[in-house]
Amino acid sequence: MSGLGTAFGSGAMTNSIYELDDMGPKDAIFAIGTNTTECHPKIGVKMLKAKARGTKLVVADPRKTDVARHADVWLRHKPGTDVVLLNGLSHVILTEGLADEAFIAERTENFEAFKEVAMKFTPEYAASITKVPAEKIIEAARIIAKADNTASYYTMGITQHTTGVDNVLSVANLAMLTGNMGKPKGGVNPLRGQNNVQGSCDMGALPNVYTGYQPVTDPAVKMKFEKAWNAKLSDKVGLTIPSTLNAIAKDKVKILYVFGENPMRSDPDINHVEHCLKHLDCLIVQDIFLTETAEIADVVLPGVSFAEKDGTFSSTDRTVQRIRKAIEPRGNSLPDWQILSNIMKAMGYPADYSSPKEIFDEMRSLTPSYAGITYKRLENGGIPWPCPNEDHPGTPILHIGKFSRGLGKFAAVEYREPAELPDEEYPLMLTTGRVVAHYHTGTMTRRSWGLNGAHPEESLEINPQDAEKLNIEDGDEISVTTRRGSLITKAQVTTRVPQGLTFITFHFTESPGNILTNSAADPVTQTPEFKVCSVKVKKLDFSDFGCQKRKIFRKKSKHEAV
Ligand SMILES: Nc1nc2c(c(=O)[nH]1)N[C@H]1C(S)=C(S)[C@@H](COP(=O)(O)OP(=O)(O)OC[C@H]3O[C@@H](n4cnc5c(=O)[nH]c(N)nc54)[C@H](O)[C@@H]3O)O[C@H]1N2
Ligand SMILES: Nc1nc2c(c(=O)[nH]1)N[C@H]1C(S)=C(S)[C@@H](COP(=O)(O)OP(=O)(O)OC[C@H]3O[C@@H](n4cnc5c(=O)[nH]c(N)nc54)[C@H](O)[C@@H]3O)O[C@H]1N2
Ligand SMILES: [Mo]
Repeated sequence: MSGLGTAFGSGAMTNSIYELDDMGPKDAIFAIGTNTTECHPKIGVKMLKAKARGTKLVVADPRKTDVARHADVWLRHKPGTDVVLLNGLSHVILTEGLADEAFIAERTENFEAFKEVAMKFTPEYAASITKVPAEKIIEAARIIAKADNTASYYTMGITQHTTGVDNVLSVANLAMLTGNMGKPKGGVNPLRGQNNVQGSCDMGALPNVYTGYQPVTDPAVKMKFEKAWNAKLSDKVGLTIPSTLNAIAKDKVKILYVFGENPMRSDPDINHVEHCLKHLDCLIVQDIFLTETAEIADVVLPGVSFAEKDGTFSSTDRTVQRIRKAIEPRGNSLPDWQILSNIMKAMGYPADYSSPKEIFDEMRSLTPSYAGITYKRLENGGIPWPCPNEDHPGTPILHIGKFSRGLGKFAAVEYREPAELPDEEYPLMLTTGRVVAHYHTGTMTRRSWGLNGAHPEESLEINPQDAEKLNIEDGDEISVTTRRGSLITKAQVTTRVPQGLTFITFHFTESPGNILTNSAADPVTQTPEFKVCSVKVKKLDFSDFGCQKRKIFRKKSKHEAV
């Protein structure tokens, strides 16, 4: 449910976006695994403005992103080595006496276990695995620890790994070690992906919770919802996306209702996805366009876009905001809530809602963290949850004075390698992600003349040294192959990626990046390892096809590093 938002494994920001506007020369930003200017341009611009005011910027990313180019210290680590890098930073802070001892003593637990592991990761050892020079690790650690406030930001570069949870825990360790939790201009801030992924998760679009993260396994919660809905409810945790696909293959799931998501392009190893979806008895897709997934569906239900409906969206910093219908729905499309209500009614449940406001009021009566948020209050601007009652102003910063769980728990995190690493047959590493002009599977942005014109086709980023070895020039047509599949695209020869690493998006249906990716996933969140697998790249030899090589012209992308 990503148009409405799947969480590919991230929580909410502990702090608010707007604190970036107050950051000055004594503060620092630590951005790890986030291509912020391309993927969260508004926040990216705020980061760069803070940097221009003298705020120190530390960036950890294998690729030379815009934020990396502007960083005071850029840690160009090998993909999949974040735990080592973060433990290495912690090691420096511990040995140089830069830890916030008062914070650790008063607010945290399990510090000794964490310390014991972190102490193994000397900067030299960390350098040997991450390939970041030890001096840079030391310099970055000093900036992060010595600033008055350091705010950490991370996104998919951290979570889309078989070690995603370990990575996130390691970012949290660093924030606690330096006393940067529960205060302005600090915190651990995962920047969420879609316009309303936060709202979808808040509304319980997850396998294990009702609205406001109330567990389905809690008998009191179950009773509350059974009473409100006058229905019997299950206390079993549902399936994640990968386990749903496996259950289809085993005939345990027969009908799938896909809602605002295009798994035929966005899930890893789409040959496998296609096999599973075609195995279903019935596939229902509710989308605003006829996607690749809708094309193989038995039933397609036409929803409407954000501009054609009323409701609320919750932003990455938990701020609930009103959205208002700007244009009328076209044809026989309907707002998603009406389609869902009609289906419930057809199945015999009296879902007689008259408006999104009525649904919101029911929801807040059952959800403590949203209880104080009303449509009337939202007329005056957004409100960040938790907001327990109508006199409460909302909560821009979490964990002030006390963590939600009481004490903040340090985690002792050892390093584990990614599931698939380069070898003789597949000698290069592949990482995947986004470019500014396109959104995910391109269903929306590739229909926009301006955006598609700005970036009309795929290309694989490959380092000049690797390209030379493979006799590949910029713009050459190439094949890219992994153990899962193969596609044809063009080469973009660029130092934006280091030697040994290649990068592709998943925006283009003609060369779908997820043919290549590995479905190995984090054991806890089931987030797939989109950020690391191994590939082989080959220049296409047109003589194979008995034809002459076409001259292919490619406009240089303005985001290309020179
Ligand atoms: N233009 C645009 N904006 C978007 C989206 C879009 O499709 N297009 N999608 C939205 C959504 S849903 C999301 S989730 C966000 C995603 O936003 P981001 O996470 O910022 O985007 P990605 O390109 O997936 O990856 C971020 C960075 O991770 C780096 N990376 C790769 N491997 C590693 C690693 O092992 N460690 C570290 N530390 N970094 C690594 C990549 O080089 C890349 O720069 O963007 C949102 N915004
Ligand atoms: N290789 C690789 N794959 C990835 C990632 C990666 O970094 N690398 N990132 C992953 C991440 S973080 C994400 S979030 C997913 C995104 O994966 P998806 O969510 O599958 O990708 P989208 O293209 O955003 O698909 C959303 C669909 O919702 C539809 N839609 C938009 N608005 C509405 C609406 O209001 N109602 C309805 N019913 N439909 C609507 C759109 O037309 C679109 O078809 O991709 C994941 N896949
Ligand atoms: Mo996402």
